[in-house]
Amino acid sequence: MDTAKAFFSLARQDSKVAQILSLEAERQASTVNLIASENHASRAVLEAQCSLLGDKYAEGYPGHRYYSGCVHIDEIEELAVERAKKLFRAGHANVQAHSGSQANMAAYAALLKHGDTAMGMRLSHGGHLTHGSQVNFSGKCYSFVPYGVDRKTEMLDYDEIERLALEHKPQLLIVGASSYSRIIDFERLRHIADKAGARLLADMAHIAGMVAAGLHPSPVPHAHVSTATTHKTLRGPRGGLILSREELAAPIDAAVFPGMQGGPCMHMIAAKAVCFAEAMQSEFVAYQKSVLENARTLASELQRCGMRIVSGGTDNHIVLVDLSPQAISGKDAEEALEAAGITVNRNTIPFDPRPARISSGIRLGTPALTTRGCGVDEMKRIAALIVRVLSSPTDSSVRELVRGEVREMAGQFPVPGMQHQVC
Ligand code: DSN
Repeated sequence: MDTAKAFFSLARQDSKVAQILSLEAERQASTVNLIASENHASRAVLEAQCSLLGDKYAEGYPGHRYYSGCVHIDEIEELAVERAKKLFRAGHANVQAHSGSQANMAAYAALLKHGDTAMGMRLSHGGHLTHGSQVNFSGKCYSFVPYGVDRKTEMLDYDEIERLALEHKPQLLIVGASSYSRIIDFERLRHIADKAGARLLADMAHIAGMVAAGLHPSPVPHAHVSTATTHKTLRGPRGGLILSREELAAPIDAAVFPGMQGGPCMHMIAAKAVCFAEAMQSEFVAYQKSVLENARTLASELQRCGMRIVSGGTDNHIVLVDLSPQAISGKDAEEALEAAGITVNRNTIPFDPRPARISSGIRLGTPALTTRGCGVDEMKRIAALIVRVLSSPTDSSVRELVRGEVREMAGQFPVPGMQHQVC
């Protein structure tokens, strides 16, 4: 990439920031990214995100703003809402949530009172910070009962979730995960919620792209509220999304603004509108199919080379590797792989004896590399490179050799949108 040209205006005014951006662009271009929650948005999404809509204050909702000059802002938000509703077949969509965590915070505020009981998946089993972790607002404001996966299958144990729900009678049952690689049975979970007198909230942040493409069952017909992020498998701008039945529109909207947020990020809402339209195209379905095929290939190749995959495989974009047989911690593996140009994150495995900052596993994901055009051949090659590094994690000559191969492979698959950095 011609970085001098790419950051031309910025470089003239602020060479320090331009230089750091240029280094990050170079890092992304020369490495392979297997972080399951990351992706590369299209140039069109980046253009909307980079636009002057970010300069406009628009507290409120279309037709009911606290500022003048919102005529086009309203058009953009209405378009984003309509597209989100169409894409996910939802009665109501709030596109203002700045992130997935804030989408969850607003949904809880709409559905719960402080101190109410909720159930969420244990973070160490694959849940999310906002699903009741004691270090997060969720665990501090509400009384959470955690559930996890079955020790043997390492999959959600729906009978156990039902038993816990009937015992604790939560007001809210939260489902969804950040490191769970299996299909989630939302229909069964709604049944459990109904039996326990709870409402169901599905956090589909990780799988939103597959849900949009019809390749994972949708929570929307079953959950009272579904939350998502737009930047993971959905491949849009960084941000949150809340979907609900029409009858929950008022409390959800009020919880976002004025309950929790001030002015919406209108440039991000414009970029969300672009991303929702992209996700309705047949190319997006083909992309999601490829994400899944790549994840299955990565998992089976790693297994063939003797690595243990949590739950024995994957149904989505995530491959969770248990490094216990290799006697390496997730932290050491993450660092060794990063030195070799392979970006992953350490991750706890279910019933992990190590704390999260060390952990016994690594989480791999295929959305970003699939966006760059990588297919099953590259997944096979990457699996072999991962195994090579993790077989000699402290050997710097192995890291260097692999780094060279990674650089060469990454060079063949440019990061989409990179040339856009002229804005
Ligand atoms: N931190 C995100 C992830 O990596 O899955 C979830 O918010």
